[in-house]
Amino acid sequence: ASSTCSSPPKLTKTSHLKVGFSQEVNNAPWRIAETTSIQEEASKRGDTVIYTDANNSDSKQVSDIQSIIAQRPDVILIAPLTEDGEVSAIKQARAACIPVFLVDRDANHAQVTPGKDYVTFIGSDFVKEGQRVADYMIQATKGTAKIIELQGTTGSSPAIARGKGFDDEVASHPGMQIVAKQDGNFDRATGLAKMQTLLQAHPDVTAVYAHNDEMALGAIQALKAAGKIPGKDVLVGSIDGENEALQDVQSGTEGVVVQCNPRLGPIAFDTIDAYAKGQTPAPWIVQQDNEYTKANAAQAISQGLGF
Ligand code: GYE
Repeated sequence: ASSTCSSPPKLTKTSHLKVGFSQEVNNAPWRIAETTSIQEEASKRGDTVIYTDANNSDSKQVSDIQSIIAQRPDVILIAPLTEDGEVSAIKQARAACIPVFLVDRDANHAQVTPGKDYVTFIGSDFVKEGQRVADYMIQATKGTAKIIELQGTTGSSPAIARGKGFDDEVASHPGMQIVAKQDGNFDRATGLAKMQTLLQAHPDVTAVYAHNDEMALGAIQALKAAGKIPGKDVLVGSIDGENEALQDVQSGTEGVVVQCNPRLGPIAFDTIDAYAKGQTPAPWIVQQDNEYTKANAAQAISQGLGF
């Protein structure tokens, strides 16, 4: 099909937008905080949202985006489950002359290009998040640890980049040994189950790096059930900043939580605004993140920074 619009398609409407939002899943505090932030920001601005929840399925997310396209919104926000899974739908939106903004997770740049197939990616620096957990662990263990890494959903941009950031950072410290890596699907129950099995093969583990708080909370349960004291026998570090994890940092059960801020609504709609006014957003709008340790966890909780 020949499209008559530019790449990425232009947005000329500046108010009362009809915004599609394709969420990959809405099953845990991080994702619920993101969805709420986007919906609240839209209603504050008088925009309406067509919302879909793909329930952790690439094929459902593709058909969700297709049904959003059929309803002819002014723009589409997509939080893609994996880097490759939604590429075809992103291209279909472009062909239908609807500008796409990726939020929270990016897509595979070998297949789609920001500034062309979609306007921009709005989200955190996942490589840096992984590096920050590694730096904390290197310092806290004086460079010696047997580490279990619980990875996020295979093929998702945060799992890929949080793995790379951490692994590359510990690679220059020979005493920092990653003894096992497993996909825990960013999910507490899966993190718990994987950790239980891994503990049998690696009872001498001294550190757990989980790509998100939910999996860390599952791992902490497994460690306790195995008679280990997290924070004493085993150092735990993760990414997100949900209240339950911040409480564990405050009590010393977790050593570090690097924030990944889910409140993307304001920055996403500001970016849409700028685009509607004719500006060209940077290919990546980087969300800035905090880092929580025992020194500031209580303060972060009382300031409402958790979720
Ligand atoms: O860390 C995790 C969620 O895509 C950045 O996905 C997000 C991640 C977040 O399920 O908790």
